[in-house]
Amino acid sequence: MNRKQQYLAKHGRVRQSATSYLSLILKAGGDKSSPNVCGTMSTKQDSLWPRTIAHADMDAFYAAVEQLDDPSLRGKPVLVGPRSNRGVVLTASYEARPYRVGSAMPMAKARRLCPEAAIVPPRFDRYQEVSRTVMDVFATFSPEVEALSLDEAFLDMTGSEQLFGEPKAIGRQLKRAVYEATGGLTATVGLSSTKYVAKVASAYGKPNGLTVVPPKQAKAWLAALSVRWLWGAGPKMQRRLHDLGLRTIGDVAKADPKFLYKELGKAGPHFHALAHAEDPRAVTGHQGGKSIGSEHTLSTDTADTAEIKRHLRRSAETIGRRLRKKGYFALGVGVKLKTADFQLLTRQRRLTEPTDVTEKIYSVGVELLKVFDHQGPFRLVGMAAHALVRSEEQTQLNLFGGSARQRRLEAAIDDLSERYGANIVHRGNDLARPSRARLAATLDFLDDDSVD
Ligand code: TTP
Ligand code: MG
Ligand code: MG
Repeated sequence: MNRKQQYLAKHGRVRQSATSYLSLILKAGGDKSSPNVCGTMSTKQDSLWPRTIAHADMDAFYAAVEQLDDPSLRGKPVLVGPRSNRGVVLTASYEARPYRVGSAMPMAKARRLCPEAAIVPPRFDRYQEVSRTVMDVFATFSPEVEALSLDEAFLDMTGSEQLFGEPKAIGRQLKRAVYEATGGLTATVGLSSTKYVAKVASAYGKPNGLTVVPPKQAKAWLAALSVRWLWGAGPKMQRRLHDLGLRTIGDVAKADPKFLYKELGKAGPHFHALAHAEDPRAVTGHQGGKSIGSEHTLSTDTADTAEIKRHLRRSAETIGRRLRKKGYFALGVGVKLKTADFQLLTRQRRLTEPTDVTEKIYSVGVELLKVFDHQGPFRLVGMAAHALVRSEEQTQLNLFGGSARQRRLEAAIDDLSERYGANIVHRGNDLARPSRARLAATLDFLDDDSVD
């Protein structure tokens, strides 16, 4: 049994007792004036906590995994990224962060700022493996787990106080369970009654923190924070808010919603609601079950790889476009083939990083094509994107730094397709398509209404 199996065998359900070794950091960093933990919790928590939502995010995830696997890196500044000066830092260990290095910074600059840092090339398969362990732990706490990326998720813990106790106890157990299952990795956890406040609370407590914000105090807690903590306020929007004299979330809460709408459009009322700690969004679990697919029944059965690839590309384009339109990224890609005698064959692959890039989806499809042990002919070719995660996380968008150009290109194609029809733009290698490869039927599916 590996460590993860041992853990899960031992804790089919997670034990309740509080931990002694857990270093619970109830931090007051950043905007120090605000209270970030409120210890006394009513036992009649139901009436005070309409919902209990936890947000958990691993600390310096890739770097922490490297330090876990190589003890000589522990306690030292580590930059995960390419050894060459080209490319960017994927993440930095907390020992490196005082040097002001971090995700998405050019490697050359990071090395200048922190010359003693160990540079470790990424091992995506390993991060994915650890991510699965962490997500499995989350699943032992709640049936509703919404993964936002490899290292973080929302958990709906509403009604679980019988099992886990008050919110702070939930947070402690969550942290300890992650620590035990991974053999020593720390997560930071935030708990409140809305996704937004839970997420801010966890970011606020970094690293290895636990921040509990009771719903009644959420608005006051947010008020002292800078507007950069508003979900969706990037640097440009922050400047705009500053120009309007709005520096803290409290300033935004007090502002007239009509004024905010006039100045900021739709973002105005959105920020106003967040500033009042209003965020009705539910934790939508079972993300793994959602998929977006596109498949084609061919007018003539084919065993020709080049032709099958053209259909894969067409499916990948449809899927990529729909993912981008709906603001989703896929962590899994699958290919589906139906043989002339109606045998349905599928192959799937989990990705190391979520994507909404058509080219990426297509290239995984081409790889998967090689692992089918059937020569055809096929009457149907399709692809699907599985395990969808949301793209609303501004910071997570940095994940796709390397494919930024491709994403811009694809966004431009989306725009043209929307205006002039899906087939307006063809890639060079598609133009050679023989006329007999026309499609008899197309079925684009979305297997979960809630994606819409
Ligand atoms: P984050 O959770 O944003 O960052 P982190 O876990 O490294 O540090 P912390 O949460 O403690 O602030 O991202 C998780 C992993 O995703 C990160 O370890 C590496 C990867 N990542 C990138 O590859 N590029 C990026 O721009 C970001 C932000 C993350
Ligand atoms: Mg993290
Ligand atoms: Mg994260």
